[in-house]
Amino acid sequence: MSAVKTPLPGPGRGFFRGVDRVVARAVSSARLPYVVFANWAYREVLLNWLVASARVELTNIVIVAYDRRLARFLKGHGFECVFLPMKPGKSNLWWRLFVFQALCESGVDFVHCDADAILLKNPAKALSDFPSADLVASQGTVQPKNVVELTGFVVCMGFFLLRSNERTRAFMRRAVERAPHDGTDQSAVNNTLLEWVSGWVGPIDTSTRISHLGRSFDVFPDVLVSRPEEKLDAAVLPHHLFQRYFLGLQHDPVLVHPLANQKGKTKMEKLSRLGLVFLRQDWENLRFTRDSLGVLDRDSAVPVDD
Ligand SMILES: [Mn+2]
Repeated sequence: MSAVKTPLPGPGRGFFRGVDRVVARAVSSARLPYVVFANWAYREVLLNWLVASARVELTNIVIVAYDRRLARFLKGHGFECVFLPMKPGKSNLWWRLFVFQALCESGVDFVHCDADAILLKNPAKALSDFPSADLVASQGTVQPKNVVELTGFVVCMGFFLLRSNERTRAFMRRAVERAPHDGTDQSAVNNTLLEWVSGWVGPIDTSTRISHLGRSFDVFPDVLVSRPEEKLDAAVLPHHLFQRYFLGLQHDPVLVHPLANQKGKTKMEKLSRLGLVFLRQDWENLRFTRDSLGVLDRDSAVPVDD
C-alpha cells in the first residue's frame, strides 16, 4: 500500500555531497555518534536540545544543519556542524534516510535523535541493555496507519539506534527503495519492519491502548524484541521511558518527544508547557560558545555586565 501516488523526487548532488560530509564527521567521531538535524527556523529548538543534552553529559553529537544560516550561526558559536542543504517543509524530510543509509553503508553505528526529542537522562544505560541489536527504536503513535492497524504499534524515527551490519544495510536499502512511495521515512521504515519482522516477544499483556486522532495504538511499558528467527534483531524501547505520547514525568523518562506541529515556535510552546525547556528565555542576549553552553541553561546564574 503506497501513501503517495507519484513517487516523491529524491535529492540532488548537493545533498549527497552533504551526506558524504556527515559520514566523514561521524566516522571520525570517537564513540557512538548522536546525529541531530535542524534548520534556522528550528534554532531555538536545537539550542534547547543541546542544553538538555549537556545536562545529561551527552558529548558525541553530530549536528546537521539544513541551511547555511544555521551552519554559520553554529560555527560562529564554536560548534562543529555539517551543512546538508535541504529546503524547509515536510515533503523532503524522508531524505534523512539517505543519511542513515550512508552511515550504515560506511560501517558507522549511530543514534538519531530529533531536536524536539528531549533527553532527560543519558540514554547510554538504557541502550546498553541491547549490546548486539541491529535496531533499537522508541515507540511511535499512529503513523503509518496501515502498520498501526495491523500490529497495534509503530516505531518512531525520532529516536533510534542503528548498528551497521549486513542485515541493517539490506534493511536500509529496502527502506530507501520504499520511501519515495511511502512518503515519509517513518512510513518506509515501519513498512520495511513489517516485511522483515513478523513477530515480537514481550509482555504484550502489560500494554495499554490509547486513542489518538481517531485511531488507537498500544503503549508498551516494557521492552519488545523481535523473535530470534526474524531477519532483523530489533528492540523496541518502553514507551514510559521513551515517550512519544506524553505519559508524564512521574515515569522518570529518559526521553520525551511530545507531539506538536513542526513550527519552531509551536514546538517551544509545547515543550515549555511540559517543563521541557531548559534554554533561558533571554538566550539571544547572551554570549555563548559550545564550551560555555551552560550559560544558556535556565538554572545558570544571571550574567552581570562588567
Ligand atoms: Mn520530532
